[in-house]
Amino acid sequence: MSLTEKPQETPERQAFYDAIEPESMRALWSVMSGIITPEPKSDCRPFKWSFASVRARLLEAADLITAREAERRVLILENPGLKGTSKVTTSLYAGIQCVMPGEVAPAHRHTQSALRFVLESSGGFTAVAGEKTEMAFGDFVITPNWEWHDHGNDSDAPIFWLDGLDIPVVQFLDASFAEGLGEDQQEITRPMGDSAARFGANMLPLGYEKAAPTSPIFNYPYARSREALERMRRTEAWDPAHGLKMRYVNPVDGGWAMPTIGTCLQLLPGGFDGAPYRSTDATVYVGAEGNGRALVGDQRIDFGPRDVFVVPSWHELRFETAGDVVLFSYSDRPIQEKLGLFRERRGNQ
Ligand code: 1HN
Repeated sequence: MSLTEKPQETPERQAFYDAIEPESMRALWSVMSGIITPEPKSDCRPFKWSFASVRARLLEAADLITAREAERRVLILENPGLKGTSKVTTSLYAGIQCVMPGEVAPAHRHTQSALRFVLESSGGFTAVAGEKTEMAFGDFVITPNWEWHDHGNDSDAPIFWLDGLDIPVVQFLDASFAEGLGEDQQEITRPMGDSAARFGANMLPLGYEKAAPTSPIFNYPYARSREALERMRRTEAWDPAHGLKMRYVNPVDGGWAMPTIGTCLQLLPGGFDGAPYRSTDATVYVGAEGNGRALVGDQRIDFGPRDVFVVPSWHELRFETAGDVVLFSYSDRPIQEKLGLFRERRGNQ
């Protein structure tokens, strides 16, 4: 008998299990090896969605429903191992959203936190907590929980972005609240660029005290993040597994930008033949630039710009590239770190 081995079933034991079941009891020893596993064991599978396919389906959807009627015109990226759950990993949600020219996605708020990574835009915007920001390609934009948010597109082309939310976490905790404002757009109370000026210039207003767990910067523009990686490559030694990988931070405390979701941008140089790496945080990757290959367990995922792919918990991951590749990624790492659960391993043990 051990933690990971099930005791033999006998007719007497089975009769006992059947007898206690109507009394809402279950024998721990009959299920223990299934719930306390020696290593992470997940139904989440490695998978890739090509942007071209999702984009084409979203344009079909645009003929069927307006953003206003849909509330959000989104196609959920549902992990094929987690069918019917609206999950991309066990703890996270992913979807691709489309706003057509002239459309608005009406103002609402909910206790789920959201991130956006902009995939295609010639002039869309989002408003969060009274401030508007433009959404340009590669921007990482945050909607903190319980803040009003609405989106719009005043350009003449559709806009597409990836939504990442902590929906399964909030669902697990039974802490979901949501409400609509009853108007398309919330009142704008601060000028564009206000939060970037206050919190995004490596300074903080004197006496500023942390008021919320989410970064007060809600748009991390791609141009700045990309430039940082480009300058670093001149002097930085490449990490054998990650290339150059930077995490987005909350300038108030240096922690992750969001309390439940960790976000990163990484550069893999051309000709990269990465070392194996695994971690307990199942991760959603989004191509920003270049074509590459992710070897995930025994699966090979060839990806290009705007494609989305998933690496489940504790699956070995290796990257290979021909030319330069830039990847955005997100995971539940901040939660796991806070709970002392995060583990990672390098090499192919
Ligand atoms: C939501 O509010 C947005 O605001 C996107 O764009 C996706 C998925 C589930 C629940 C709320 C958005 C969402 C969502």
